[in-house]
Amino acid sequence: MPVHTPSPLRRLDPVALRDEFPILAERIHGHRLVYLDNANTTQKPRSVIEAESSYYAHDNANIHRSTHLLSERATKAYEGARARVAALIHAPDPHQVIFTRGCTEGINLVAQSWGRANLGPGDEVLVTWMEHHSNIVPWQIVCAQTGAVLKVVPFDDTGTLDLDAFDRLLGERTRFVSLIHVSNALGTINPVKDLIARAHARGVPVLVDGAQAVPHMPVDVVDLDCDFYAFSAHKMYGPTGIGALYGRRELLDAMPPWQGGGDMIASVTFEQTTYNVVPYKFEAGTPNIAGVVAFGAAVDFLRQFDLDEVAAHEADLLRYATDRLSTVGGVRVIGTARDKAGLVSFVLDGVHPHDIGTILDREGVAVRTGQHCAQPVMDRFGVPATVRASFAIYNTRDEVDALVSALTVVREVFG
Ligand code: C6P
Repeated sequence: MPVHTPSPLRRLDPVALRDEFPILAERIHGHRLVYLDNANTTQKPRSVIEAESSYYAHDNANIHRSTHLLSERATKAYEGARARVAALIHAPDPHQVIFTRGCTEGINLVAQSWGRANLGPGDEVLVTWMEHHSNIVPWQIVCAQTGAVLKVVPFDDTGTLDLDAFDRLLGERTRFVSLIHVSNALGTINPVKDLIARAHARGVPVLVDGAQAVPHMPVDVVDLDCDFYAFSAHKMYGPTGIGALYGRRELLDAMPPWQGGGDMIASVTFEQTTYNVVPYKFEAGTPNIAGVVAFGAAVDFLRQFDLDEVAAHEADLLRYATDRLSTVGGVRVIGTARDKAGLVSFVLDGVHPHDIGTILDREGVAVRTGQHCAQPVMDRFGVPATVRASFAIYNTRDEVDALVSALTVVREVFG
């Protein structure tokens, strides 16, 4: 299905853009909203909100199943969104994009389908110390099921991955590598293309967790040469509960289904069932059709912009925030790698991050405090939790100033 490429690209004007996000006009405890929790979930532009409600108002029907016009329209919208998502990440064929409930489900799909079929006792799966829990636990589960063993690549005090340790740990028994592209807890951008090449030199396939990369920088799965790439719509201006998994064709074709039900079969008898082709083999049951349609609208929103310009804007906010935070007494930034995406994690001497989060909220500033579903990262730095400010396309330096002045209120309260 041909996909419309927005051209010429729209110039990025974060201030003007804010009007397209109705929620950014909300007042929080009497203050204007300063939303800096974008790594958790981004806010949604009107075009995405309207795509979802317009689908229900005009096109709603089940897909792939009926011959009536509404079903045709719903199917076209659903498959059109697949083509849009494929175009965003430069997947060669939309059929290599599987819709999932999100990044987490994409990783579980690979662990349960590829992992159960290919791992055995003593085989090794390599992950890094900076993975989100959703790229640790699915592998622990499949290791327990198959007798495989999880190996972990450490990082240094700045949050930079130890590449020598990666080479050492990539051994004779390594069967799979699963890597985070951008750390949600540290902001580190990992050199995934290089790591994929190192794994492929040993014939080992690689999954990349791209949840924090796709919304913030250009991603090209062919250039990366990854075998799987998982991400979520809600972190890229789309709805919650929907995401995508890209997979290499030969691997997807050879993998068994992981869930059974409607639409994933070619034929069913009590004696023998045969399966549908990829991607339908992995999309059992009626999917989140409206969510997929709105996901397509989110991709259209993002593709209006030059993603290098988006990355540069967020890098500017990161530099500015890092600089401004250094003026607040007692702040320690956790994660100081050279290559970082637009988020900053920090602790403040003598104040628990949750108390900081509560006071910031009273000032209208929304950040995330906690372990960020990356407990091993917190343990590595010996902190119970951090405060995390994470940036998106619509954030401004002015909002960083609001964060810093709210932190001075924290300092006043705690001394
Ligand atoms: N990180 C954060 O605040 P889901 O929940 O499936 O949409 O995404 C999971 C996930 C996987 N990988 C990375 C790198 C992530 O950052 C996340 C989600 C959120 O950092 C919520 S814990």
